[in-house]
Amino acid sequence: MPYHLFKCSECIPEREKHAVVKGESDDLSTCLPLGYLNTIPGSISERGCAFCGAKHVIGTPMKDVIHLSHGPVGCTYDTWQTKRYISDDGNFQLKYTFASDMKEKHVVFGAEDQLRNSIKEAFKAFPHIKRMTIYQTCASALIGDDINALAQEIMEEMPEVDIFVCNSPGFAGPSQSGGHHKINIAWINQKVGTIEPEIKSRYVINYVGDYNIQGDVEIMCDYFRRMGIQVLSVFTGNGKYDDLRAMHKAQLNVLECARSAEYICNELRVRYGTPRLDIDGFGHEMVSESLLKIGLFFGLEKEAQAIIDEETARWRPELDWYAKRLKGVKVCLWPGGSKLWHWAHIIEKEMGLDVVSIYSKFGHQGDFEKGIARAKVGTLAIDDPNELEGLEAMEDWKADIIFTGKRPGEVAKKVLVPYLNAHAYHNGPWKGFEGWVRFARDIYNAVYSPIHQLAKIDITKDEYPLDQGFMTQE
Ligand code: CFM
Repeated sequence: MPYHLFKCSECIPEREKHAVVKGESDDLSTCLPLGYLNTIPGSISERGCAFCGAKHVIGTPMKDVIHLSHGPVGCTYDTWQTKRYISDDGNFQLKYTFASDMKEKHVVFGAEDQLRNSIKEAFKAFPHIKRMTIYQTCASALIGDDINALAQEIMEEMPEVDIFVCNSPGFAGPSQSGGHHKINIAWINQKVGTIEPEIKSRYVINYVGDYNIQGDVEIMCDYFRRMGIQVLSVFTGNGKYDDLRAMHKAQLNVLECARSAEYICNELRVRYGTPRLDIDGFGHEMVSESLLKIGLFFGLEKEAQAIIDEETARWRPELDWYAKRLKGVKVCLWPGGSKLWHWAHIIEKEMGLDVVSIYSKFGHQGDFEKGIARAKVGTLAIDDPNELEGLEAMEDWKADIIFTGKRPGEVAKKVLVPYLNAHAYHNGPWKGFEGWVRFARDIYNAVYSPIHQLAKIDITKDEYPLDQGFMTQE
């Protein structure tokens, strides 16, 4: 068994089965860490909760909506300000955050009146917004407030508004992944099929599982539109509430992040017979394959090929410029979920990087299967890592750079390893032909920036290194 027990985790021996090093003859039957289980007590997890997965990952990228948390104000504030799912309507969803502000007395006497007032106050404050999502939190779930009934009551009183309720408290699963599931199912149960859309093309898709991080959705939808395809809805980046109520009318669900949004695609297939087509927007080869797959489905291969040719001619030379300079740079690829397999092989192939470790905070075993299948011998794969394990791995696997989130990223900086924000990006978007070059540029800047070179110098020991050529990298 290629399991790997970190020295720092010897006191938590259960952790052993959550990390593996891929060996010479290992295949997926011998080389798979456990995944999507409850965090082991004693291991300080970096995971988010099921409320966060439902609200902050999937719900709040919807743009024309008041997103209201029914709970203490801290639940809604935490993580909200670090998200970068921009929209083209003035970023209403990023500018404002709403909570019913539950206090101790509400826990004792109930918070439904408080919620009713909050809903009315929010609609009054923003009269041009007629849509709302309400998110249950641990506190309101435990006291059993009936949010659904209250939403119904308000919709009867105010017929011009529509409200969606997401019952996914923080404890509704081992990680944010539980919340992805809950909100997928809640949306199809409550809202899909309640509006009939205008169909403007012979080719109609829903683009599912892209949250428009720094504009990813814009890049991808531009390709689809150039092929002559109508994008009926985007689940949920830059998405409109009412467009998403019409998801049942698309001919095809084009699925980007399978980890967070396969559930709604599977339900749409069962209930409406809409097929699901998985694509990958990261990397020139993967985007090309994806556009061709969609083209094949609709008989639009020529249109897809024209975009691929044009975009490749425009962006490939720039990508190759960076690839030459990134050759052999050792990477720990440590995102939250599906990016571990979206990126693992293609950053090696197209940018020359050397992936030495992959991890996932909340991926399921299927995500590890895909990630490990694409990783080479010697790669360390970790499920639900803790901070000390991350530090040990960086030292033992000699990473030059880490692609991860803010919290582990700041830890990496302290041990002088540069990091890129794999979640919110540095200078994104990173999807599509253009985005992939932006990603390469961000990696290049992180690896070669004089500031990182300077940070590596121990001024208590080294001479001031003006003569070491640290500013002369091409
Ligand atoms: Fe999908 Fe995502 Fe991800 Fe995810 Fe996320 Fe994210 Fe991520 Mo942060 S939906 S699984 S829960 S691709 S927020 S846009 S970057 S951990 S790898």
